[in-house]
Amino acid sequence: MSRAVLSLGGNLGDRLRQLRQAVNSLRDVLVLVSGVYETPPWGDADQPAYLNATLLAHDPTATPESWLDRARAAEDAAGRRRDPERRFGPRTLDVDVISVWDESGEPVVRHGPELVLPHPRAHLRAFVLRPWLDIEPYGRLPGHGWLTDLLNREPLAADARELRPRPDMPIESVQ
Ligand code: PH2
Ligand code: MG
Ligand code: MG
Repeated sequence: MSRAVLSLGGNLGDRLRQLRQAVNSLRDVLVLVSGVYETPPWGDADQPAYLNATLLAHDPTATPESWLDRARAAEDAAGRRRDPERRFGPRTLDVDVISVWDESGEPVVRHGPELVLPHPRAHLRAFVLRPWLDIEPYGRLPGHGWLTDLLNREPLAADARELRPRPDMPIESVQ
């Protein structure tokens, strides 16, 4: 297996460059990448605005754990430092595995110490769901339903209105 939706974000350093490098590191499995959105910080207000994007990837040989390994490798390449005191604090690059599907299209469920799938907070995050909608208009978050329904319901709808599309910041073609 599998297909995966990954969320990219960062609010320290050269945010766009870090997103581009992350996408580039996944170019062998990349299906589509969303536009870039500038987003108010979620979960910990005292930090700069983020750039966020979401991508679809497909690799028949990948496992949920190998997606996590690739996400962490991209974060490490961006010089990510982890601050155990600030779970939702600022970062150069965050790559989260949002959901994984096996080759028959069934969502994968994990409850491990390292990996929980689908991502336990994705349904609360307009900065994940709105870019995802760009690349999958009929997308569904397993366990929560249609992206369009989630984004149309408050309080997420209000959060979605705060996201600023940045068409001036394309993630370039990576072939
Ligand atoms: N990531 C966080 C915490 N807060 N806020 C925004 N806007 N975008 C993020 O990617 C983000 C966040 C930790 O995962
Ligand atoms: Mg995150
Ligand atoms: Mg993360």
